[in-house]
Amino acid sequence: MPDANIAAAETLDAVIIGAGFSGMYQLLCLRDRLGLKVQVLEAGDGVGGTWYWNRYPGARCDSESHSYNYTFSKELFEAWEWSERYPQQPEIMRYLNHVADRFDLRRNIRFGTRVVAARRDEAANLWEVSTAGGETLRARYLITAVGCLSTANVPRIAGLESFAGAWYHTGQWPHAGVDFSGKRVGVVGTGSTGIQAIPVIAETAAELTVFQRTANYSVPAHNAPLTPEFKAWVKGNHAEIRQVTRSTPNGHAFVIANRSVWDVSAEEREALYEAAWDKGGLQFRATFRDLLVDKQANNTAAEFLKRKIRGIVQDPKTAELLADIDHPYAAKRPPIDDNYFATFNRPNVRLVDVRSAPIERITPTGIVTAAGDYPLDIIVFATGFDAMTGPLLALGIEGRDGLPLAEAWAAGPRNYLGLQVAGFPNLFTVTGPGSPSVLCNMPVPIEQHVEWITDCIAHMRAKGLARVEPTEAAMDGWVAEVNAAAAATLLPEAGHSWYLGANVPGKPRVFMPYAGGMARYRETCEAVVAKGYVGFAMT
Ligand code: NA7
Repeated sequence: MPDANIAAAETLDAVIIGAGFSGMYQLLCLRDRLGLKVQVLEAGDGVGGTWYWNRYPGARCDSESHSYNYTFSKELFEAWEWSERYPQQPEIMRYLNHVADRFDLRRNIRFGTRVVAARRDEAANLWEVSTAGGETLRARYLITAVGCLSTANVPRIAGLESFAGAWYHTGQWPHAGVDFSGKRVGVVGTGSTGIQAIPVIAETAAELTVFQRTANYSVPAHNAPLTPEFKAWVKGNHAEIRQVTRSTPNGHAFVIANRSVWDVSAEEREALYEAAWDKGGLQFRATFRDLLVDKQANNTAAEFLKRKIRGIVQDPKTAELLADIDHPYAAKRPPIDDNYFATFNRPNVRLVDVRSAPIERITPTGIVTAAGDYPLDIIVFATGFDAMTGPLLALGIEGRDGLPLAEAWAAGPRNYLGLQVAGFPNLFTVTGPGSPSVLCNMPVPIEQHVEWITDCIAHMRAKGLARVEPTEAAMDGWVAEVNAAAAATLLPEAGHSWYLGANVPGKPRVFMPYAGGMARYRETCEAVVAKGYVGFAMT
């Protein structure tokens, strides 16, 4: 087996960038199943990827724990026991460290190593990968496993550098934690992250001011410790859980009800929503099959959820601001929460509307909006990420003839199956744009992508092929397919969502993930292979 410290001069079979869920499994597949010489480069000082960086208060996965894990190994699945319905960040880190230990992955991962460039040596058919430390590694295959939500989006607000207090982005949280006690804290952002962090910060901060630009739906998570009976059921049902997560559109362990909103009476619908609210979690969206395709159907869920907000939040003005939601339910990533709306009933919490009165600047003492001054000691930016393309473009990848990926994607991402880009031979992107990734319970697409890439590389080696890249025509076809899949849903109706890149100023507005469902995507990928890797040029 190769050592971790591979000499720079040595040519590798593959370099993998990132040691989160994707990179770890990709390493295992290429090293242990194909016997390749592989090096993983990871910017962080430990495994975990997105979870390594997102340590903000309340950080927790929205997928239910029994489905948020690898399923490739029954032994691994049965050896691990989650403690709660939704795993908290530290528990996910324990899981991923357990996986790293169990499969002896660390010896091929170089931590604290940030990739700053990756160029083609076309004559040698190799990728030259440069690190911030000045090293260059050469490899036949380059696989990005950098996650979709790993490039923090810190808004460019005038005066931020002058702020005399401390500020943090939730995706770059200090490992030592932040003490909010006695502090006046401002949270900017009410996406999934803000909605998780706000109730926890409110418990210790002296005052919490929430700056809301776009009001958001949220359904209670109803997190709780798992019972011994449920844990036993999980251990005994690896095959069934795997089968369900692989056959549902979003890779979750629940099935979308096969009924339309219009199949039931208004009373029955209310009762079904009430039951789904009581059950909690992302499965609220699975109450009816047409919530994401029929605007009128969606309205019934939206109205139910807005009524819930008005029922929970005592101050009528605050309730109205929170319920003034401008997009269909689940057209943006639907958050789930632990006491989010009730937090606004606390005397130390207030809501500030920065849609009608936007943030104008930050001063040494706080945030100034068009409506007034808000003195703060700490600002927390829960402002999301330059999603999907951001982490890839940050790698400085240049394809054939020195074409930067940023240039190839100037008008938005173009690739085939979310996995490969023409002009960038032997580059694979795990959970790239055009893959179902972020619309799913992530480990499910990750396992599928990684296994597909592994099989493709095995096929190449078996056939003595050296280069693989998609044809332009295949890319055009896939881009059209991604657009059509999105257009068949209500997802593009949330004009400000990060799915569209709309949260980052200047970013092309293109619906990035594939919305046709994980099961259909898997079938498409399998059909491509069955037809002799149709759409790929292999030479
Ligand atoms: P999101 O979902 O992108 O949410 C970011 C929030 O920050 C959202 O409410 C934004 O409002 C707000 N935001 C962003 N920039 C600004 C500025 N400049 N001023 C005021 N408010 C701003 O990120 P999350 O981290 O919550 O969630 C990301 C994903 O992680 C989530 O979807 C899950 O998949 C896990 P906006 O809506 O743009 O008006």
